[in-house]
Amino acid sequence: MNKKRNIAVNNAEIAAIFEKIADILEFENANVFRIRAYRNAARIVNNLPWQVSAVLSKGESLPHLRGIGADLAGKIAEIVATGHSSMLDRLSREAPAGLVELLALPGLGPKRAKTLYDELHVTSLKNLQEMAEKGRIRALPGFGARTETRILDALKQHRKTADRHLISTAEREANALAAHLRQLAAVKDVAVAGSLRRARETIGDIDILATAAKGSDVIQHFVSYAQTQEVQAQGPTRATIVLRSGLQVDLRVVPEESYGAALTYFTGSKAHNIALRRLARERGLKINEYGVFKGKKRIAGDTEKSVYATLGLPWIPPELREDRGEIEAARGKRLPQLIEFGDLWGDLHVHTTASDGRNSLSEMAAAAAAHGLEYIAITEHSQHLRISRGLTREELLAEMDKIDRLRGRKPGVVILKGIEVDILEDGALDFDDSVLSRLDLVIGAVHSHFALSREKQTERLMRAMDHSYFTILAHPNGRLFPARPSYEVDMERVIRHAKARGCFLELNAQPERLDLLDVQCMLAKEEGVLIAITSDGHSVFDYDFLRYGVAQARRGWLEKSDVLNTRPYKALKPLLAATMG
Ligand code: DGT
Ligand code: CA
Ligand code: CA
Repeated sequence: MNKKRNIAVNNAEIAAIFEKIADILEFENANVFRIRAYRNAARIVNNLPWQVSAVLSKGESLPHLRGIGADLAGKIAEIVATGHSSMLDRLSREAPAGLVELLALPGLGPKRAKTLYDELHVTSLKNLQEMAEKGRIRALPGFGARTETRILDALKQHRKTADRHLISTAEREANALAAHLRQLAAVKDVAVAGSLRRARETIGDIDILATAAKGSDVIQHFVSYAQTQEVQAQGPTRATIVLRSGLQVDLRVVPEESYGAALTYFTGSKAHNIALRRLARERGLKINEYGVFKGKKRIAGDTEKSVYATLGLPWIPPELREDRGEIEAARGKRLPQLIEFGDLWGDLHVHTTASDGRNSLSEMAAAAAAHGLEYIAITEHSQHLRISRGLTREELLAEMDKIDRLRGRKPGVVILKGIEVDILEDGALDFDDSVLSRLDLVIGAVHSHFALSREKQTERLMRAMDHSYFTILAHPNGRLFPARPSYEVDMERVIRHAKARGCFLELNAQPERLDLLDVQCMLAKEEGVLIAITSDGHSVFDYDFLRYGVAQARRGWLEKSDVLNTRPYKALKPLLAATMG
């Protein structure tokens, strides 16, 4: 996939910056019209059916948009060009320290943040925690005991996720920074290592490796990157910075002959490295970030392949490097032939403007064809899910007619009729069989009652799968990073039940979800349950998410044959039909 797209700022991110500006302005009691202008702009940009950055990067100017004047258009151009807004950077600097953090806490808007600041001098999450624990917050006007409890819950969730970041954010920041490093002539190779290279679902910090004869110039160029907020450490061959986005980046500079050894070391995981070192010791070798050594003699290290070869191993794909059996498998020549992005033939979970998507049916179809997909399944939300504009029975039937009409116009992609039907609290589905039976596939999803006991949640999912029409269980853990952790559920039982019922599990590729988890993919593979990697696309750009799903599937050791939608439509059709009645 093209690099530019990865780095490009998308509409949602532009909108998020405008929302943050509005939040700080509101906290500061700025003019209400000014605040409203930013909130409006956020909404307008977020709802556009095309990406602002795509237009601007072609050198074209934005078409006239009502509500976005010259000043806002200029700010948009700046965000697209730099990934940042100097106005937001300035507002954040000038605001009371800790305010930005407070505003980002779910459930704490600018009004409440202001009351907390004015009444209790709360300026940090730590203050907030103390005041909530002392019961001081419930007494504030407009707060109350329930809000206080909710704040404590939000703080607890925040502590769990605060030091981790979405893979999509980390990837964009890492690519931009790598491009910055490559500008320096002295730099030979630049590689992203660490958890980002292993494609973990969330990223703690970015690890970047560069090769150069001499480290100090590279380090200087690195710390003077425009997005550097703080330099935490700086030495002759290594440095650590914190970016304005809050992401920390470690850079190591090594000589070219150590590139492979350093890349192996900094890719990790730590557990994988420890296992490699043990293997080396058994062979009388020493391995570190500079190379593989026999006594004082360096015998390998310029490429990763050379490092693994001295240990009698083939090169191991980064996604497998978690010490989950990959070394034994490599030794026994049993490494899986991991699925690749190009193996996907279609996408089985796609929304349109009929529910909460941002592009029309024909736009989603055209974009799928442009991405080289052979088929997509249109799967809107069902009536129960009002906030996502869930479809009533009549609306679903109308959409099916619309699909029939589009099919007649030969849209260049096979369009399947599906639904993302809500799984109700008791495991019943939100539509009855008379509707479901008319579809090509049924995706069931939980969007409510996340707090059920493990036993009840597990039963609920299994009951849902028992329906005569049930094809795929969507985002099986319900995790939504960073706002919501996975609910309690016995995934082993769910997977075994899927096997018994002959249905499939989704690996939802949205960066916030990446659900099924990697180890659960391994379990599903063992049980012989096929996984559907889906974009859960809500806009034409979301097909790009599929590659995060593929990376997660690779972490779960999945091969092409383990994934449902690696089959061409002809082979897929009978598999779907078998789940429908
Ligand atoms: P993260 O940042 O929490 O998402 O996860 P990683 O895996 O990127 O961890 P990080 O950034 O602390 O370290 C990057 C790599 O450096 C790690 O995957 C393996 C290597 N490494 C770090 N510390 C150690 C260590 O104490 N021993 C060994 N053998 N390797 C280490
Ligand atoms: Ca890291
Ligand atoms: Ca690190």
